[in-house]
Amino acid sequence: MSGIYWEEKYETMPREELRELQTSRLQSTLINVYENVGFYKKKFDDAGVNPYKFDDLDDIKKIPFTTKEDLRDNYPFGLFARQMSDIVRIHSSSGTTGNPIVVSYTKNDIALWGNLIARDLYSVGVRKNDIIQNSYGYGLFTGGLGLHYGAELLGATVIPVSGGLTERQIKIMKDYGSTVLCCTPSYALYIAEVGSELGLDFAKMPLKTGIFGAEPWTEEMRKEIEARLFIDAIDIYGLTEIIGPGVSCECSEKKGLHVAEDHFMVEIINPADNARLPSGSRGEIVFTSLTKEAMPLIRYRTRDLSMINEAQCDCGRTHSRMKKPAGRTDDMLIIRGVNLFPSQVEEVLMKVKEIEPHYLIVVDRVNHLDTIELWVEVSEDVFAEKINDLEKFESAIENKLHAATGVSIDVKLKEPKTIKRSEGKAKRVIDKRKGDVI
Ligand code: DLL
Repeated sequence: MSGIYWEEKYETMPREELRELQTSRLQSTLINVYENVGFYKKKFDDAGVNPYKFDDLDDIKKIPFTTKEDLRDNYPFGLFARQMSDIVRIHSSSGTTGNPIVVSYTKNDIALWGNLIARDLYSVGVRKNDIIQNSYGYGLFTGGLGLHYGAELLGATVIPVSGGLTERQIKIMKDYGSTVLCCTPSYALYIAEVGSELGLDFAKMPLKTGIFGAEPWTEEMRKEIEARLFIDAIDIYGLTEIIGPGVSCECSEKKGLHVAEDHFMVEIINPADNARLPSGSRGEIVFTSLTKEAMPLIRYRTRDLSMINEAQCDCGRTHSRMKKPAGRTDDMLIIRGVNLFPSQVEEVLMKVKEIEPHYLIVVDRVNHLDTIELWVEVSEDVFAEKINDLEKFESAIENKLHAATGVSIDVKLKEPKTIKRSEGKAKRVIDKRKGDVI
């Protein structure tokens, strides 16, 4: 560790050298899965890929993608590349339909994961003397334990409070003097709300950094959280299938999330025709594990939409940066034929100052026609002040939304605290067309 880097050699490695490292690491991984996972042996044989002769990174294009369905079809242990005696941890994510996703880690995988998180925390100025309140859920979800091990490796003090019991979170924050908060951005807002109600003045608290991820959140939401908690809000990204949190994370520049490219190779594809897109194009992110032992995935389709920027960052790191993920291909709503992402709605909403950052999108189909309502809270004062004028205020927001998205959204202003708060991943959309209930 030196200066602002946890592992300077890897974080600032010239891209040519990084490519060589990726090539040799990928070859070892291909051999690992070819020899140990029947699913991949068949895939490679069918595609004519010989892992023992793999020496050009671009040849990865010849390997078919791995999908969430592949994981579900091989439930629970079919993609493990190690015997259970070498596996020290299992995590899983539930998803909405079908079998859960099950993933495994060897001792080395756990060490690698901790190191990645320590690298991320270090890169945003977290040090040994920090007190980290880890409010991500502990358990099968990767957030709690993922952050935990990295924070301990760094040598910081971890408070493994997990999610929920918000008043207790506030008391701990105040009494123990937490300097770093780790949780979802929606939970951070809820903590801010409850804290203010309890009379806490965040400006006077030692809290200085938030490590927020596990769900999409806009730049506008970042500003809101930073202003309410008086902190720097950092975006961290990851998914269970690839390792958990720490696949990418912002540095202090906050200009994109550095992908840990010494451990994961990243590609961008067009989700419509699966074609590989050049750096700088928006598309679906695809990751390949380069160093994981227990369950490496090759060309895993994340369904997350983003963009990759390979230019060197002002922080000196050479690892390419992902733009803040805007959502998932499967989050996209189609309303009367127009595509709409919840993040587009959030972007508009957060710019309306009378509005509270709590909203819910309710989609339905009435008489064969899609309908979309946006429920959004206004503050107590605004509600009282505008009570006679609510309709006018609603249509002003409707116009802004229409201009930005091309969709006519029926805005319903709600009284304060009527929309359910989230202690983990926020549910922003109720799609009654799919059987969701409020
Ligand atoms: O959410 C891992 C994680 C824990 C990441 C804590 C960051 C912090 P899963 O439950 O498998 O894993 O969900 C993964 O969540 O494919 C994205 O759609 C979404 N996601 C995760 N981080 C972000 C982020 C964890 N920073 C899925 N921005 C991913 C936007 C995110 N979406």
